[in-house]
Amino acid sequence: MGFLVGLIFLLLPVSGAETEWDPSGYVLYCPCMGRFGNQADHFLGSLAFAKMLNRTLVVPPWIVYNHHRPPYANASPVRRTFNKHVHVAYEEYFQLQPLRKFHRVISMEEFMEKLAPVHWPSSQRVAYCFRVAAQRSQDKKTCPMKDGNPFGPFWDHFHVNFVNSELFDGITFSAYYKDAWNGRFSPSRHPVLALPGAPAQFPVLEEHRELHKYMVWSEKIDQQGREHIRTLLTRPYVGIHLRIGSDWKNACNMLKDGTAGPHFMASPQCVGYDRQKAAPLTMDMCLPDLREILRAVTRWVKRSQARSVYVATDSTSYTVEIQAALGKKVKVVCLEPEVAQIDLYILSQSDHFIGNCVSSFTAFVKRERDVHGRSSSFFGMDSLVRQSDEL
Ligand SMILES: Nc1nc2c(ncn2[C@@H]2O[C@H](COP(=O)(O)OP(=O)(O)OP(=O)(O)O)[C@@H](O)[C@H]2O)c(=O)[nH]1
Ligand SMILES: *[C@@H]1O[C@H](CO)[C@@H](O)[C@H](O)[C@H]1NC(C)=O
Repeated sequence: MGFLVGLIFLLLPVSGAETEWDPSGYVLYCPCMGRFGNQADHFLGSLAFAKMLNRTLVVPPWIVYNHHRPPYANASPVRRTFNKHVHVAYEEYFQLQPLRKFHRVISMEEFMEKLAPVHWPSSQRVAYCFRVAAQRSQDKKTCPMKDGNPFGPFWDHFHVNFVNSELFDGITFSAYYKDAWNGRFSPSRHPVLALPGAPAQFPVLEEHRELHKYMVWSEKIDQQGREHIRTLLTRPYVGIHLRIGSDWKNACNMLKDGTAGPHFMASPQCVGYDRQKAAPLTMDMCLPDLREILRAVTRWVKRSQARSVYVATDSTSYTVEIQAALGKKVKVVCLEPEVAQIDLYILSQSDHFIGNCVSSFTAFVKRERDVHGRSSSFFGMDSLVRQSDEL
């Protein structure tokens, strides 16, 4: 009996991993907007979209832009152009299996290798896009799937070209248009909805934030992250995200102009999703200066009786200044890891986290912490606006 049960356990994953074509169809997209935080926001929305249409989500790789270590912001435009970016399989950073508790998924690598040759042959690769997007093309009827970066290299990476375009308008990716999507694109005639960008909004909708719980770190990141925490930090520790590089300064300058309202990039996470009730977005929340950084860190170190502080940064770390402000009893650490996900992991595991309200890099950490009931605050905002939908 024990043998039999063991055998079944051995066999189950194998038969479950067999790649069968889904007659309900697929959603396939390029995570072509923004860097990791943006792509993660878009991923959650896309997952919800695929579930809404009952199509399997083809999980794309992460597009990682190769300006390596901080200061990213100071990478010269020339280097940016010549530094090729990399496509990193979803499974490098996260596990695929937990996503399946929510909905059917397949990695793009597996889809292209096992299913596409038979079920999505070169002659049948149709692109789907908004009519306005196609307006830019010469015949005004072709989706700009491979125009420029990172679009071209993404599809080239999988040797995909498109033979035709299907244009749509008058619909969005929201649940309101579920029937419209299904009516317009039946899975039998349109098995693979290949899109130039994510079928999702940025920032992620409030109701999709909780899908973050299905994003579970890969064994590799989990191990490396845990090891760093063990060797570098003493609990309790406060994690802080400094998003203060020159590209960010430019973005936050829009606040000064008054061009931006309270909703600016990822800010709904701290000012609240309801535009009417949103708290004002201050400069300290977007671009905390050293004074505000020291104030917030000192306060939260005291409150959580922290014995160490972990600094993740896009540029300067201010470790010397923070160390001076906290005194010798608190250890201040900055790792500047090669892989940004290590920073995300260590921030996520901290006993308290202080993030940047406007940053989607912070937003990833905030969601991860909400899932596990860990406390977070933001620079320029110690107490959180009550979210209408607590996780
Ligand atoms: N390792 C590391 N990288 C960071 C940090 N802050 C920002 N970055 C890098 O800068 C990128 C910022 O882009 P996103 O992740 O999309 O987040 P965002 O802060 O909303 O920034 P924008 O996309 O520029 O609007 C990240 O993906 C990282 O590559 C940090 O604290 N540590
Ligand atoms: C959703 O798709 C699955 C897999 O193709 C199928 O078995 C199921 O019947 C579909 N559900 C609905 C409501 O269409």
